[in-house]
Amino acid sequence: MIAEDQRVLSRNPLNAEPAPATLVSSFLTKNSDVYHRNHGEFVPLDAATYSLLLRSEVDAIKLNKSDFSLDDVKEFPKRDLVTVLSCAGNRRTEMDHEKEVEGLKWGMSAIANCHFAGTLLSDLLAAAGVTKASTPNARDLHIHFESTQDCEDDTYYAASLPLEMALDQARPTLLAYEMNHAALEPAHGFPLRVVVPGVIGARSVKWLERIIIRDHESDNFYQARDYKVLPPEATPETKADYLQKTPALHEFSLNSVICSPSDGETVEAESGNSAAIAVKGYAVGSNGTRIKSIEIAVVSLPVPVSSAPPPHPDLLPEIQSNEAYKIRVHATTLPAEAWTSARLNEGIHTSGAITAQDKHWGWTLFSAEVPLPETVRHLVELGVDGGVDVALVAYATDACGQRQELQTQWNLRGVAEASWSVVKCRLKHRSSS
Ligand SMILES: Nc1nc2c(c(=O)[nH]1)N[C@H]1C(S)=C(S)[C@@H](COP(=O)(O)O)O[C@H]1N2
Ligand SMILES: [Mo]
Repeated sequence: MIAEDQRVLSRNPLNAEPAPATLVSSFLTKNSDVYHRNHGEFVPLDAATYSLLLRSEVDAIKLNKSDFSLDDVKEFPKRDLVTVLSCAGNRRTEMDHEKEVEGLKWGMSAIANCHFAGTLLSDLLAAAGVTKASTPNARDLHIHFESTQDCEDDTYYAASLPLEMALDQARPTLLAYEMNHAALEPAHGFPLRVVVPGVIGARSVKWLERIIIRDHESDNFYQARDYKVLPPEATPETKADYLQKTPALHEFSLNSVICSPSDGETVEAESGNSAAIAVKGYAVGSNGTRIKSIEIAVVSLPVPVSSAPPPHPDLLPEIQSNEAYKIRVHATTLPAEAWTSARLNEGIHTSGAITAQDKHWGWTLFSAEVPLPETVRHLVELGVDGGVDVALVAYATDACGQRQELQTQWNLRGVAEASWSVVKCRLKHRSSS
């Protein structure tokens, strides 16, 4: 089930994302609006004959159960939560505009906020004899999630997490058999998938068939040679070397994204003091931390040359000469009154939205009517030919007081983009259209 307005990046395998404005139209993402990220064709698994294999290749860990039918998995207490599922390549197009990156050019919608239900991974492991207490060396061990799916770059799809992370009670990793109160759809991993809150989607293995504990991390292509934040000096020619030296990416960072208006959109503005732009978007905390505030400003374009950013020692020259970066830096010079605090919707009345320890793994939607700066308002009222170009800028602050990073370091694979959100639009006077 895929909505007609999803933008299809590839059909075989299926990769698609919804329109940004659709994405933020509801707190829970409808199944038809959930993005699709596949490195191979769907795996047709039969619930009746399905079996999940659990194995340990670590001598010190002996398991007392190794085979689970779907019914066995469902016998554990059913746990539910609302969590974001997000591809590490989300917002890749924005990084690509700064300097070319490799990979599918995702917009800002390779992310979904869904209700999942299933068995806690830690419950299943405990039943087999693996608990935090029984594995004092969990920090050095890894839990592998494997599917038999034939993929573009490997003969199967797999990912691993440090075992300690999988046993962390504060991060309820699920073996999910339900998404949005219905059986998992074939496209999203029927009958069972992993869902790791706060961690890039690549680790949430679909069509899960094997869980294996090992003393090393997965050497599957999608863990060892993809989804890594390479240093900015890595090039297509040198990347093989850097891939070996760069650790796997797991947790995503504090992020916020304006989804409406969309980049390049023409927006009609009223005249008078109440002239404002309606803005909508989503924000996600890192490590389940709640969002405290989203601040949004309207920046008149082009930004003045006098506010050109001072040279930055760590950012590539291409980034420093990029318009989005200049807009972000200019925004930091705006007075406090230029910023509007958005209304937040963190779905606290939705079942599973807040888990133990006040963790919030879902997204926070935000909306605001951001008043136009006086100078912009006058230009709009004058009916300047072609309209008035502005940029909307947003950043998030979380409940721990951490602020979203101004500018993400460019990396060849275009992953983990979390810069302050910048969306350019053109304002036209409502009556002059
Ligand atoms: N077996 C398998 N699991 C997989 C993938 C895949 O290609 N095959 N893609 C991963 C990636 S990169 C992401 S972002 C999410 C996407 O999940 P979705 O298609 O349900 O949105 O699934 C992950 N699990
Ligand atoms: Mo992904």
